[in-house]
Amino acid sequence: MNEHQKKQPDQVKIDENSKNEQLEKYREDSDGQYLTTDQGVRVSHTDDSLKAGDRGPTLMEDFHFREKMTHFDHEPIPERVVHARGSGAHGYFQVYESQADVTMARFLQDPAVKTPVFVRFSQVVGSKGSADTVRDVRGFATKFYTEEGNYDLVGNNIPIFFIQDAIKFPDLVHSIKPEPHHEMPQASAAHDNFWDFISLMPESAHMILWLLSDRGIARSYRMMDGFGVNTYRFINKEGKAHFVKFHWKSLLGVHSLVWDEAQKLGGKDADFLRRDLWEAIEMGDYPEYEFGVQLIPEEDEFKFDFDVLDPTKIWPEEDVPVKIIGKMVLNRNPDNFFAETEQVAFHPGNVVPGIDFSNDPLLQGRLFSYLDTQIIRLGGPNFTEIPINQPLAPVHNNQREAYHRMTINKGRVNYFPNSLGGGHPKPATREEGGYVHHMEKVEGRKIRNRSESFRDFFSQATMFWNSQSDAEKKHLIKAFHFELGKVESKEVRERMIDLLNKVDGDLATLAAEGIGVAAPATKGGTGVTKSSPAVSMAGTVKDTIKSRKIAVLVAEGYNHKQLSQVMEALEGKGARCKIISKNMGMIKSSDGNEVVAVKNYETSASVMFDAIFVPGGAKSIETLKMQGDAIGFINEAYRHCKPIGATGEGLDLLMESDIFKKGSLSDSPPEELMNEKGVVTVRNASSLSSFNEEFIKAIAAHRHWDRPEKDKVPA
Ligand code: HDE
Repeated sequence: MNEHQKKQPDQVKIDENSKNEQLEKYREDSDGQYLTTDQGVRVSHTDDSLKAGDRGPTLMEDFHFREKMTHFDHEPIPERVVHARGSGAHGYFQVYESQADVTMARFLQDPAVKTPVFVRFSQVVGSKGSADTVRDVRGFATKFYTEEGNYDLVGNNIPIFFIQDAIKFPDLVHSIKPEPHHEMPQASAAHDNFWDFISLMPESAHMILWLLSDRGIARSYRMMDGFGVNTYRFINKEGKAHFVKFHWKSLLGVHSLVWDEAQKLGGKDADFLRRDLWEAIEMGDYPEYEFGVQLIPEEDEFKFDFDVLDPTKIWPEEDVPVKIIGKMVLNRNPDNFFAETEQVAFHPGNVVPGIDFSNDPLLQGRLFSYLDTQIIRLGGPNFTEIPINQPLAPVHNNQREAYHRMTINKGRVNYFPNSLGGGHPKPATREEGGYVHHMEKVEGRKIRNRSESFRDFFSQATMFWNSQSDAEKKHLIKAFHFELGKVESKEVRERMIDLLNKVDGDLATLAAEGIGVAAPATKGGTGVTKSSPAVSMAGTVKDTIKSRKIAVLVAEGYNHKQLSQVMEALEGKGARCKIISKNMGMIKSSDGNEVVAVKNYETSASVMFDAIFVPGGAKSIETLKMQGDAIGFINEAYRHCKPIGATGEGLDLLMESDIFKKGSLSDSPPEELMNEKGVVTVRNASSLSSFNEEFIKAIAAHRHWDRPEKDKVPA
């Protein structure tokens, strides 16, 4: 046995903390330290450059100045061409039970193993500094640091895509990004170029319905589902393949903003989604998502009325059930945004044995694009050595050199085959964990063509429309009024109505109404009557108020007993209450107790909260009644269909707002407990347990879309 053969391949055992431990080697903490140059030389003075005389020119030999300024000059790196604005978090994934029957992927075998993950959520269109709450698809990309190497599931919060073939991606992205002559609008699809393109791309019909639905304005990254979109393959030990689609299902349900709210948040808190994720993790409200798979055995490939390779189609969950196989928990914020969230590099081509690709032509193109883009974005092929991108599995190969090489490869051999290195690093057999591509038989003539089986562009779009609740349909129509209303070219607007008429005649007629275009002369449609309840967000509401944000409006003289009893009940169920008042600071109650207002009207607004509570206290309410901002909170929350609770004299503030007058709830709230469309009140507040129960129910429902006359209430 020669020297080379004595060495055994590295073995890794991974647990929840493995990635954290790996990153620890790279962390820097300046606490208690001296300021130094990049060379480690201590700096004695950093407020003035080195000059020839007090008023003289700066000297070249000022190495501290030159180094500091040069580093600063080179700080920006290219932002991602799409998904530039995003936010990341660390966590772990755990499978519920072994999936050995369908895949040999090792991280899907043992429920005892917690595989570390890093997730980056993103908006697609806007640049890095744009607002979070714009209407857009949201990215949901997960890097699993598995024992067998990194596996990336690079998904979105919408299960399908605009186009069927990757070659159209540059056109799609050019059309949706700001127009090239004047660079407007930022982070929005509402402009001529985009709708011009879409009106000429009928395959996008299904996707634009999803985008203009409430899924396009997520309430929180924590409250949205994720989808792998493309079709992949699971391969088991025997080499048997299943087509697979991946799902993340939020344990908080899927919730959205309303459009007016989304737009206001763009100004009030452009970081709304980023902050929500960060704060939730800091407070221990860890986002959780269950992992699901839809599986179709290879032999059933042609048994469906859609092509399993077509990324503009869902596999309706009612036909191909989602099997829930594990859970991901996000429990740690990054230490440094740039080092981790900005430099993380995902790639759908990063797979492990047991996961393989399909011939989905969108996926095939993605397999090229991601590695390519990282090379310009991160400055060369060694980006895999950046700590956040490093696998936990050991790396041994003959890839060497290039900019910023960190690894110091030992030995003289950098080629294969070799004898001088004992033939190492050596390829592994399938049994030894070597990745073996699925031996799919492929045959065909070279041809630029779209398969006939991809040409049904409208049936599933109709199914989506059929599946929406009344409220969701109304929001969709309004979204078309906004998006197409911003289009200057009447011809484009007309072409869009023609396209929508192919999906559904009513949809086209209602959309035309708001945008100065004649309704279609003949109502069209596909005649599809099928619906898929799973695609409606209405069915995802969970019975929980965990981590919902409640604004509590108070002034001097508020009723402390009511405030504390209600807050205790809400926080007991996991909600987060914040006291809001005209001015920040200590507020005294009628009985001498105190609370701290953490926000004033300038730094808060109803759009930042999920629900509003107004405790009684005669003096407090008299003051609030005089404050337009307090009334504004109530009106706006009503208009945005949010739960509103009031106890004791708190009811009088509601009376002062427009919700009973113009909102036409019952003329005035009764003395006893009332819960009308999410407005929960009780004047006699001697016992609040039934009030709390009803208010919690109302908050769990999230929004009360069926409020009468809500549009008459100003907001
Ligand atoms: Fe991407 N996409 N994409 N995409 N994508 C990128 O890679 C691309 C598509 C997705 O947080 C880029 O590193 C092509 C579908 C996410 O870092 C780029 C096509 C889905 C992210 C790229 C698609 C996605 C990206 C830009 C059509 C859902 C952000 C920066 C064939 C399944 C990942 C980067 C992160 C990012 C190419 C379509 C998801 C240019 C060519 C479909 C979540 O490589």
